[in-house]
Amino acid sequence: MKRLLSLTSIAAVAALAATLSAPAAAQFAKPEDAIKYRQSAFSLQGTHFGRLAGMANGRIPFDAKVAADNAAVLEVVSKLPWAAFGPGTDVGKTSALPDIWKETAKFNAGAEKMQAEVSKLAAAAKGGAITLDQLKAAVGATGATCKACHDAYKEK
Ligand code: ASC
Repeated sequence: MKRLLSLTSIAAVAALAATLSAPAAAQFAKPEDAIKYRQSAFSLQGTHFGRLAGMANGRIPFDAKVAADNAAVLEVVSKLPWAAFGPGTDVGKTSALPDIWKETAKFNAGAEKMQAEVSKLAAAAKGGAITLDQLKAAVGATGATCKACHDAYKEK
């Protein structure tokens, strides 16, 4: 029974993973929905990364447990926006620049770099043992990947 349950969970996780990586067109009824979705995901990233950055720069009191919680949420959310940059989602109320759809490989590479830095940050923060110096370094490395894409692909 236990084994059957775990096989069921594996199937559920596999189905979820397939859904997350499916083309945006299959997931969003309208381009506006995709745009709203990715903007919501970026907003959440800004909130959770903002708390980590705030601790790193002294604006918010440093608390390793709070850092761990925010980094864990950030790691999940950092995976979300990318499926919402599908074809046809380049027009409308968006500050995403057209180059995203002209240099897809480069854009995706930047997105992957960001997710990799966020994963490192989350791994370092996990369990509430990160030091302020370690947090500063991880926030700096992650923030640089945010900025690189904003500079290249986001309207000022
Ligand atoms: C943030 C935030 C961003 C990034 C970026 C890093 O806190 O909202 O968009 O950091 O400014 O350079």
